[in-house]
Amino acid sequence: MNLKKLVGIESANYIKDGMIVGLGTGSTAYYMVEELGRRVKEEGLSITGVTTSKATEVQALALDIPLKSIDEVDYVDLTIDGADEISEDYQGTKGGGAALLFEKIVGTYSKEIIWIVDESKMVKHLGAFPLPIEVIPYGSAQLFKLFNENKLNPTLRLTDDGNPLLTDSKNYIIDLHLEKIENPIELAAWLDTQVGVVEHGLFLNMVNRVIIGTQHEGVKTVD
Ligand code: ABF
Repeated sequence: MNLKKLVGIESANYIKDGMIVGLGTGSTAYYMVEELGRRVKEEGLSITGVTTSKATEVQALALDIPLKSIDEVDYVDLTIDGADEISEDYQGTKGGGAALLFEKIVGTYSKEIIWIVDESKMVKHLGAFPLPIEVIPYGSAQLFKLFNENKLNPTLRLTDDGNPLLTDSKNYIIDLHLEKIENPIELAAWLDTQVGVVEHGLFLNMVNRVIIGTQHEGVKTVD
């Protein structure tokens, strides 16, 4: 079984009847949503899903998982989501799937967050994976110049036909190729003050549990 599917299925064991569940985005979260759909259909699991992207909404609707928007619930009991990198101190980089804004919104209003990853996502320091920044299109060229002036090695994320990729909120993604992020907290604080930045992919001090799929040790869970 592939490691993403392994952890996706394992994470479903943390979901109980009556929960409001944040449904993450990406190829690993895909397996978790699939498993939840199976348990809803075959085992009568009774949950309400809160999705983090249009892609996950389409998948959950097709599986007849009842859904509500984040604004229709008081809070989310548990969000299960993927990640692009997780450092040794369990800070995360997310947004490779361009869903970081809604992922961070849903995560912010979640009592508990679980990240599900294969072992390739576990790194010493964040940074090898380009850091996604969601930006408003108007002024994005100015932001791009600012990132360049600060030696943050930006690229504008494009679709296959060469147009700027649009997020579910119709914003752009600028990826920062930093190699190594020495101080994620400092960088996050700076990014938060830049006009035109909607959100960034540094998910700091947010996760409660990480479920890691490994080739030789099966599933490892870190609380
Ligand atoms: C999502 O999960 C994104 O934030 C992140 O890019 C993705 C991880 O990708 P995958 O699970 O497909 O490897 O939450």
